[in-house]
Amino acid sequence: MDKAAIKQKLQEILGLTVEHSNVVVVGLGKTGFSVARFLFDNGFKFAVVDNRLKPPFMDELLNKIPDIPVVTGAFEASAFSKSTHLIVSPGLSLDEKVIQQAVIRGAVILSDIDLFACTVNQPVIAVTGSNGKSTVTVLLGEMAKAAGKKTAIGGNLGTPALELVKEKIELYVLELSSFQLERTSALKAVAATVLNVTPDHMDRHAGINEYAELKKRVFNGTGVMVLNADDAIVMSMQDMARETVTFSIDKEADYHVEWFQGVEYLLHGERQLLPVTALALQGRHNIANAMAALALGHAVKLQEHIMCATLRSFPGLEHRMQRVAEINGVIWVNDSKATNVGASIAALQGYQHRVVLIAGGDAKGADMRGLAEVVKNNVKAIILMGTDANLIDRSLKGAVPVRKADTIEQAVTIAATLAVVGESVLLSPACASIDQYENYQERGEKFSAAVRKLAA
Ligand code: UMA
Ligand code: ADP
Repeated sequence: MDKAAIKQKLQEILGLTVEHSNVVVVGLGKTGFSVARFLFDNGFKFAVVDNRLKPPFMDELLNKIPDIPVVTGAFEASAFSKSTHLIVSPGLSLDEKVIQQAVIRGAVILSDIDLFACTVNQPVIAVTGSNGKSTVTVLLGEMAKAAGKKTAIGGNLGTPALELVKEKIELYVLELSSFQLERTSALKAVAATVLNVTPDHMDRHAGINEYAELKKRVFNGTGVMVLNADDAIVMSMQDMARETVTFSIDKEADYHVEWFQGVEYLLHGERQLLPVTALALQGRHNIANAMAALALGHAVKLQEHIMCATLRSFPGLEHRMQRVAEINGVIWVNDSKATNVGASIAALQGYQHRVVLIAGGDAKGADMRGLAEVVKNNVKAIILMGTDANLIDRSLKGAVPVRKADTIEQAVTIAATLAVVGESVLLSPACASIDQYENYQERGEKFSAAVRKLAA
């Protein structure tokens, strides 16, 4: 889109104009920097605030726009007092006092995704849910590329949406978090999905109902709704007036699984697409992810046989149920990306034998009691670490033997003494990593390194 068309959309859809808007970019991480670049390139005058003393993209910002007003350190109401629009980074809660005061005064809250929506004419597919977003986003991106579409993937996945925008792109696939959706109203995806809703980020949202309402915003507009028929909260989002496609691993749905002569198939309607065992992705939850990707791809007319070929080869992403090694008959699995209870339940349900589980970290305000049943059935012993180790211990009420570890390396050493031939050791923390590690990747890498050291 040319600049004039973008400006017109910004004005019509967001009420944002170079002449009359007083914009404050709140937060200077990846998102804030992408927003600042966009506003600068489109001729806006604006200020940037971040409540850290040295925000991550400070140097890059000053290199790009040397005379930009930037206020860092504890938020001051004065920095917001004349604002008409706040573009707030996802990592910041909208409950911040200064943001609330600005809203009461009439300021409009926007997101980078709103700006993105005013910048592209090409179709956008949006993926949200508590778990599986990254897997489905990358898988669908691979399917679209294999089908010959110039495709860009990003959003919560890692690359801010505004950085994806290029003339030649024919399809955008965005992973969106509840934080991003909370402050987005302009995006109207041609097809969107809520993969599942289980508690996450309860330290930021008032409860599961509010969290689900935010996820539902991914369906703004009139696009195809792809719904998980196995999830009652997701199904409650159904809009009878809209084109809906369902998927299920348990029951009849537009995409579902069925046994024929001893082979379990993945079907679209009556049509057998491929045997479940042909999926390169492992685990029952990944069958659901595969069906969601197929349904979204179908909505933008990707050819089914090409999507199925991708399913046969796409191995999944690092730190999600990733097999690290087999040592003396014990399989070690890195599922560090399991940062909430739902993901760890899905991981444990996939095992036919009992596992030694390494869990814990920052529970983000979650109720850990949901883990108890599957732990009782599928876990031989649990090794707990991190800030919320004691919270998990109390929630399990003695369901299995518990050991405590200070570090992931220590947890690996303890696990090696507990697991025997034919069993697995699974790192699936059900918690965020930020109490002890930079991110889930660092936690997963340290786990894998410790396991490899054990093997050596
Ligand atoms: N922060 C401050 N003060 C500020 C601004 C931010 O302390 O003034 C802190 C936040 O509390 C947070 C951190 O800085 O702890 C990063 O926040 P941010 O909004 O600046 O984050 P970005 O670097 O812009 O990255 C964001 C997403 N991060 C979050 O939502 C926390 C990234 O998702 C996303 O990849 C990126 O935008 C591009 O779209 C990461 C994430 O952890 C992977 N997402 C959560 C998740 O998946 O569970 C939702
Ligand atoms: P997200 O981007 O939503 O965090 P990922 O694809 O990165 O999703 O996977 C995060 C965690 O959730 C991993 O532990 C993974 O094994 C698990 N997971 C993936 N898909 C699902 C699903 N459909 N249901 C439950 N858990 C899942």
